Amino acid sequence: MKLEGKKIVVLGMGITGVAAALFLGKHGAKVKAVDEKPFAQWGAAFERIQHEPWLERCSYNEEVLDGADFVVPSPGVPPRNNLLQAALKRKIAIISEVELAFRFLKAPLIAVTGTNGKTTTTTLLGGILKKAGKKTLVGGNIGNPLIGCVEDSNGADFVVAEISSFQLQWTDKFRPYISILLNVTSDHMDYHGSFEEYLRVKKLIFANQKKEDYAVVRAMELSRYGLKKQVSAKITAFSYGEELEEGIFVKGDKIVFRTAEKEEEIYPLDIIRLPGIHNVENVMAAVVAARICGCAEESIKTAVAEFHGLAHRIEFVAEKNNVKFYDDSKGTNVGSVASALSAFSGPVILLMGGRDKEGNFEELRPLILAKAKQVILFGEAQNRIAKLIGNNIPKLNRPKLRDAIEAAFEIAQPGDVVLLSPGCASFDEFRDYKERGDYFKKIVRSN
Ligand code: UMA
Repeated sequence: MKLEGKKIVVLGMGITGVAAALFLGKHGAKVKAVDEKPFAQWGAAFERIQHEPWLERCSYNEEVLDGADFVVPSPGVPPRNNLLQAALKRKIAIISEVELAFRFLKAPLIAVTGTNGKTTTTTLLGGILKKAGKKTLVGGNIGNPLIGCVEDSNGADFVVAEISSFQLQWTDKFRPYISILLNVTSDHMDYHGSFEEYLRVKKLIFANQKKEDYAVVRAMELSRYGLKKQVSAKITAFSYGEELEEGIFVKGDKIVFRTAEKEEEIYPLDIIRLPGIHNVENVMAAVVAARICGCAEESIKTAVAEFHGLAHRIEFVAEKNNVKFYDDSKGTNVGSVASALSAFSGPVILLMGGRDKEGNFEELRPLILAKAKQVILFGEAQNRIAKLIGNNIPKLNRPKLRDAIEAAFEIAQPGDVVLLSPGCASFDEFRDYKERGDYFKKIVRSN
């Protein structure tokens, strides 16, 4: 792909837009930078590139598209965005940042997607590869744009990237050496418009793979979405609950890897330090990918055993008067609340709410009835959630997260678990899920 002399519109000046603009500018393109926000709010990262000769700061209107060769939208810009729609009408190509990065990467790409577990699996896999002595870069939705990995990929053994559905939108040649699909449940309806569209975009992770590539897919998704017929890569399935004819699964207290030729018991389950069935599946997916990459069995085992998980993902915060507090602020959709609830056997006081992503909270009803002794709802989404989870569930409504935490302290009895797993975005009250989780931890620890 030739960039020199090209006129490229970069839409959105967050961390992706700035990284993409820098890359394009360095490769001789003329970049038109545009963002819905007023200039004054474009932020510190933009300020560092604003005087570059290849950059033009543009107003947010359709004229920015005049003469453009293509548009690179930031992941957060939804497909219905008016500039993207105008670009489509004018037949100007739209290329996502990960597509752009893919076209220049110099090392095999391992792409991890799924509704939940992406960051955990990406981090663990990156850790295993490094432990096994492979020169590995880690990037993508995890927080550092993939485009920023391109330069260093020369000489790397692998690039591991967390890839969101937002980033898969507007891909067309994106072809990972290994694609991992962890799970697909309802999320981001406000962005994609429907579950069907969300699923279609998620499946783009396999679209350009060929038979020499690999796909690592949860067995349930493989059958439920008919992926066997649609994926050209060599597929390895993983499952916690199902004994597979071929693939990786749990048998008794062991993780078992079965191929057409043999069955191996690879590790005892108890080397996994992370809570919940979903995390066993995340580990299995990472293990399969690490084996494909030729990692020594001992390195894989050690890296798995040493991995204690990430902040804000069912993270143990404190024990107060025999009540355990967990921060699952990263649980921003219904599927992740279900995974978090399933990880506990004892009575749970569940704190849920925030900004609604049109999640289907009805689905949580049976699990809440089985596990939660009290649900405390807070933030913008509280009334809708209350309606959807329905009656016979003890519910309290509180305006903000702080009020919800205080209510939890009042109600909790020794032996209870207090779990913040909001099932919603944080933006009604916080900058992001990290700020929300840190706030929860601060209040809990200081109480
Ligand atoms: N903007 C517009 N118009 C729009 C939408 C946004 O102009 O319609 C502008 C905003 O004013 C802002 C900029 O675009 O200035 C923000 O772009 P962005 O929302 O794409 O955010 P980035 O800072 O580039 O961060 C993105 C990802 N954000 C989103 O997908 C929303 C980050 O994932 C990711 O870490 C980063 O790229 C690096 O790859 C965050 C996320 O929430 C953590 N991801 C979702 C998730 O995990 O569920 C998918």
